[in-house]
Amino acid sequence: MYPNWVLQRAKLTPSRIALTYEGISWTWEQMKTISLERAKQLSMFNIQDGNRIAILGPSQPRLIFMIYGCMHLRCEMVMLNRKLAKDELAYQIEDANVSLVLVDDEDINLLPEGTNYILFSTIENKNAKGQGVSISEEWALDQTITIMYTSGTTGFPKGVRQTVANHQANALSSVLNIGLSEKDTWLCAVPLFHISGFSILVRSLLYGNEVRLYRKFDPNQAVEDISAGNVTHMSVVAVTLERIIHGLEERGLKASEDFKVMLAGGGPVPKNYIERAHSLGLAVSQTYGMTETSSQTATLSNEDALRKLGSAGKPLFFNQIRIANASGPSEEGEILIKGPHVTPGYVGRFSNKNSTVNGWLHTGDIGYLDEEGYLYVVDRRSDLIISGGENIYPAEIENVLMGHSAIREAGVCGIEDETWGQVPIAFVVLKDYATKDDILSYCLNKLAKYKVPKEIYIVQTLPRNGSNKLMRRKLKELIETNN
Ligand code: S0N
Ligand code: AMP
Ligand code: MG
Ligand code: MG
Ligand code: MG
Repeated sequence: MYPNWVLQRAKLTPSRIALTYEGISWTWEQMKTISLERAKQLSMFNIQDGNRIAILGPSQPRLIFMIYGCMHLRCEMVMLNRKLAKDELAYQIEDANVSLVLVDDEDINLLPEGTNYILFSTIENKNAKGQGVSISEEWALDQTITIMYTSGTTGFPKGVRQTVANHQANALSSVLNIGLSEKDTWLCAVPLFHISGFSILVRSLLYGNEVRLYRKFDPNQAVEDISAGNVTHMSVVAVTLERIIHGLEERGLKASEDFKVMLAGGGPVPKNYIERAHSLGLAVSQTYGMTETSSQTATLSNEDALRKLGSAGKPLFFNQIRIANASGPSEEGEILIKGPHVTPGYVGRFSNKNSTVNGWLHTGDIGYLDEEGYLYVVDRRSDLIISGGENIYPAEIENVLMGHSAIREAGVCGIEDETWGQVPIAFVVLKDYATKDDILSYCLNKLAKYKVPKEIYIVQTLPRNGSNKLMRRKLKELIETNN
């Protein structure tokens, strides 16, 4: 058993700053007091030890207080992505079989009709004086803390369990690699519903360092914080990294001496971003991580950034990486991962699916290890499109398109995009009359905006192989014939 992270942290460093948001700070003692109050209030709504609930809200302190309140009750928290469409949220709420959604008042309109929910304000305003509640002071390693949905090749997202063991192992590996000083402040401008953001909270609980939270990524504010020395670390995806580099360049600023490192993940980072960052004194560590591994598996240290340009680095201390069927260095194959940070499995319809084979997670990503053991990711898992750090599987969009009454067949692929890295485009064969606009507005109702195809091509046939399987990689060739 391990100590409740919030209680333990408040016991160890009660007066250190835990969180800063829009100029206001909270110490660990305050985090503890407020989150215990939330736990009591939640229990008054019949939320009990070990219940599975879902949480939806923008990144602000009240969301973190609610999350820590739920952790005191050992709830399994399904972290809902605010960018998703109602149908997509409804799928997750149903698949995870949550009893209740805790929703920030601001996000009430995002919820699908008929959802069983409680507003944050209702919980916060509940008078919990005199309310007794038993808070678990110890947590088991196999206890699920969070469940995050990640898209799947079938088009049905999988709810990934992230346990106490997974989060702890990841945070520990991370600090063994990156190091720690009590002055460290991690800028969190990635969503808390993704592991990129949530892992910043976990690190902060385990290390006792401050988190500076943004409600939303804001390049101007980030440039100021980085150049003024207000923060030492930040997690970014390629798009946000580029916006920061651009901001520094435009304003003739450099990163402060106190700034230590940008952790850049969620997808490939163009090499020229890393080179530009270096000339601004902005250290960037490229990382390879995913929901199934509670964030980083491999990270390239800044000193290797230019020598090993394009690599995602070496595995962190507790992790192992192997390339399936490779007989030597530089041979490409599926990337396999082993370690205490790998998820034990899924919930809902995938709960019977094993997450590993003989202890190895099969990522579906293609890569190689060079002679020195550095990982290079060369291709993503089957047809995965990554737009601004958000994953999109073509099958998800194809399934939606196929639901349109005028569409007979649909195929989706990604194309390079200067802003987002990649964006999805769609090819459809019609059986009835429909315009592109009809199809687009249909998609807007059913899909997160970033998944809505940037272009719809109406074609006569789709490229298929001998066994009638859609050849997504050949779809792009249809663009030429349709222009
Ligand atoms: C890039 C972000 C910040 C863009 O959002 P922004 O600028 O706030 O846009 P909005 O104002 O919301 O909308 C404006 C218009 O842009 C469209 N739009 C928004 N986002 C996207 C997108 N991703 N793709 C395409 N279009 C987008 C809106 O629809 C809107 O359109 P219009 O104007 O037409 O209405 C935002 O997307 C963002 O925060 N992205 C990052 C998400 C993220 O964190 N991904 C990582 C997920 N992966 C992991 O968590 C595992 C890896 C990992 O753990 C990790 C990752 C990174 C760093 C470190 C780690 C680690 O290992 O610790
Ligand atoms: P998610 O679980 O949604 O964060 O997606 C993780 C996926 O993002 C991985 O399986 C990879 O396909 C991709 N990815 C993450 N980091 C990198 C990287 N450094 N280079 C290339 N692809 C990456
Ligand atoms: Mg994923
Ligand atoms: Mg801001
Ligand atoms: Mg993703």
